[in-house]
Amino acid sequence: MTVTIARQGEIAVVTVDNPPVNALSAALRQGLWDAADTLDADASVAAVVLVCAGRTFIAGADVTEFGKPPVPPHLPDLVARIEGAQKPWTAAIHGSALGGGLEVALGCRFRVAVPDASLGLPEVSLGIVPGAGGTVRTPRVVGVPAAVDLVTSGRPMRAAKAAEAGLVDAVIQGDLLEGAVTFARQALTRPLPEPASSRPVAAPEAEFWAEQEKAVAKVAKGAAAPLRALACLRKAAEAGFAEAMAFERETFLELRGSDQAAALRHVFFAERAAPRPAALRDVEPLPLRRAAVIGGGTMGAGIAAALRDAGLPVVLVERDDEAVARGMANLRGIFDGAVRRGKLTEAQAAARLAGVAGTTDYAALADADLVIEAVFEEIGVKRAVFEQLARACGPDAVLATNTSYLDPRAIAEGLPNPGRFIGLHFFSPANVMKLLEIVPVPETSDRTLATGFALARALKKIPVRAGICEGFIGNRILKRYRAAAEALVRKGVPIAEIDAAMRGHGFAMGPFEAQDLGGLDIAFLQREGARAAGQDVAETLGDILVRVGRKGQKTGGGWYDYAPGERKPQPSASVAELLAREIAPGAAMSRDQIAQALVAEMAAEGQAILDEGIAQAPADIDLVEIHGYGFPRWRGGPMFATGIRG
Ligand code: T1G
Ligand code: NAD
Repeated sequence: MTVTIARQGEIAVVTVDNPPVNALSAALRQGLWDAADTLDADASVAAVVLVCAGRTFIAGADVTEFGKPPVPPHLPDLVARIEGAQKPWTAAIHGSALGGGLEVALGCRFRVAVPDASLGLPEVSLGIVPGAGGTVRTPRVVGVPAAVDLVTSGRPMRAAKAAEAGLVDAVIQGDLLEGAVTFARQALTRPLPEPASSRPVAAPEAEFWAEQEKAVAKVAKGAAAPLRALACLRKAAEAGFAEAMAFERETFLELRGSDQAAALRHVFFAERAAPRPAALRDVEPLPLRRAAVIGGGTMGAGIAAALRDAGLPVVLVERDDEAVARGMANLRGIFDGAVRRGKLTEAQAAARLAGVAGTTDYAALADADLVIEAVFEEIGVKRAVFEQLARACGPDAVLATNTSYLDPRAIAEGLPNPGRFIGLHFFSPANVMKLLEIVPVPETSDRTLATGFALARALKKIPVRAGICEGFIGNRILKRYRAAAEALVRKGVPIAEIDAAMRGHGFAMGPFEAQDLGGLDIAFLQREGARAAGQDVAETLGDILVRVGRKGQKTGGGWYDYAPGERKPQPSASVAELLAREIAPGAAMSRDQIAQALVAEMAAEGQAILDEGIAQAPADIDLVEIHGYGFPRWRGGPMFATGIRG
C-alpha cells in the first residue's frame, strides 16, 4: 500500500510509503486523493497529519515518468484538493521535501519539520520550473525575495532557515510524528491561517525584477530554466492566483519538452548510476576507518581536507619537517577559507585540522585502510614512496596514486600484493571538485575497485572508471580540445574570440584564459619530457609562449597580458607578435561555429576513448567533462550534445 490511514484520536495520520524516495507516482497521487476524500467524509476526523515512511518525505515528481503521457490525477489538482480539504492538513517533514514534495506540503495548511530536514524546489536543475504551484504559493508564504532564492537557485533550505522564512511553522525536536500530532491538535485551538493560495503577496518594483534578472542570468550561464522561473514568480506577484498558475503550467509544459531538460535529466540519471556500477554490485568494499595521504602539496592537502570533511582521521606524510609544516599550513588555509565563506565554524575547522596527524614517519601508516599518494609527478619519486608503503602498511590496505599522466602500471611495478593498488585521480581543488577518476591496473582486485567507489560515495564525489592511457579520460580530451583551439588560432581566429565563444556556450572559462589561470608550464614540461624521451611532439603555440617566460597569470602574462594584481585578461600585442609567423590571416568563424567545432573535437576524442575501452559509456565521459572541466551541465556533456548516447 502506498498510502495508509491511521488514527490518533481526532487526528488522522496519512502515511506515504513509496520507496526509495516517495516520488509522486500516479499511484501515490491517486492514493493521496482518495485519502483526502475519505477523511473529508469522516466526521470524527478533526485534522490530518501527512507523514512519510523511509528515508525521506516526498522527494518530488517521479522523474522516470517525465517522458510519458501524464496520468490523472495531475499534481496541481492534487495540491488544490489537499488545500481545499475540509480538515487542515499538516505536513510532517523528514529528509527532503523537494519539488512536487514541497508543493504538496505547500498545499497543506501547516508544515513542521525535523531539524535536519531540507526543503527546496530543485526543478531548475532539471531544466524545468515547478509544475504544481511552487512558483505561485511559495512567494505567498515566504515573500518574493526568499521565493526568488529558493526557486531560481534550486538550492534547498534547512529546517531552521525555512522556519525563519516562514516556510516551516515549527521545528520538531524528538519524534516527528508525535510532535506533528501534538502540533495539529494545538492548531485546532487557534483560528486557522488562510490557505497559501489565498494569501496576499507584496509585489516588488520593476527595478527589483531587473536586478534579479541580471543576477540570475549571470549564474545561469545560458541555462534557460532559472530565468523562466523568475518570470513565473513575477507573474505570481503581479497577477491573481489562477492566472499565475496557468502561466506556470504553460512554462512547465514547454520546458519539460526542451532539449535542456532532456540534457539535465540525462545528467541526473548518469550521476545517480555512476556511484554503483553493476559489475561491483556483489562486491564488499574494504571498510574505511583511517586514511593517509603522502605529500601535502596542492593536491595532497586538498585530498586530506576532503577525507576530513567525510569524517575520516588522516595521517599526512611529507618528506621532511619543513614540508610537514607547509602541508599542515596548506590544510589550515583550506579550513580557514571555509570559515571565511561561512561553511564551517571556527570550532569545526579546528576539529577538522586536529584530525590530521602530520609526520615524516611511515610507521604511522601501520593501521591505515587507505593511502593516497600525491607526491611530485616523477616516476622515481613515486616508486620509492610505494616501496616504503609496501613495508609500512598492512597487507590489505588500499594503496592509491593520484598521478595525472604517469602510467599507474609502472608505479605499481614490483609492489607485493598488487591487487590492492589503484589510481584515484582527483581534480584541483580536491576538496571542492566533484569528479574522481578511478583507474584500476590489470592486477587491481574487485574489492579494491569497489573501495574506490565507496570512497567516492563517502566523499560525495562522482566516480568515473577510466582505463589507462595518457591523461585517462579527462586530461586526454582536454589535450585534444586545447590542440583544436590552437588550430583555430593558427587559422586566424582571435584568441579572445575563442574564449568568448566558449563562455557564450556556457563554459565558466575559455581554453586560453583557463590555461593562463592554471599555468602553461605544466603541459609544457610534460611535452619537453616526452621530447627528451625521444618522442616526436610537435611545437605548440603554448611552447612558444613558455619559452619566453609567458607562463600565465603567475608571470604577469600568458595568452593574455595582465595588469599587476589584476585577473582581467587583456589581448596582448606581444603574443600577436610572437605568434605572427604561425598564424594565417583571418579565418571568419561565428562564435557558434567555434563552439560547435571545439565540442565536436571533444566528442571525437570521447568516441576514440570509448572505442579503446578507456571509458565504459558515453554518459561517463559527459560526467567527466561536466564535473571536472566546467562543461555546461544543461548541454548534457559533449557526447550527449553531439548525439552520442547509450
Ligand atoms: N523520481 C524518481 N526516482 C528518483 C527521484 C525522483 N524524483 N529521486 C531519486 N530517485 C531515485 C534515484 O534514481 C535512486 O534510484 C534512488 O531514488 C535513490 O536516490 C511537479 C516536476 C531525495 C535527496 O529533483 O535529490 O517535482 O539508483 O541515490 O542520496 O514541480 O534522490 O536506487 O535505482 O539520490 O538518499 C524534483 C531528486 C523532481 C529530487 C535522496 N525532485 N532526488 O538522496 O538517494 S521535479 C528532485 C534527490 C518535480 C514538480 C516537479 C535525492 C534525495 P536507484 P539517491 P539519496
Ligand atoms: P605539489 O608539488 O604541490 O605537491 C607535491 C608534494 O609532495 C610536495 O609537498 C612535496 O614536498 C611532497 N613530496 C615530494 N616527495 C615526497 C616524498 N618522497 N614523500 C612525501 N612527500 C613528498 O604537487 P601537486 O600539484 O599536489 O601534485 C601531486 C600529484 O598530483 C602529482 O602526481 C600530480 O600529477 C597529481 N595531480 C595534480 C593536479 C593539479 O591540478 N595540481 C591534479 C590532479 C593530479
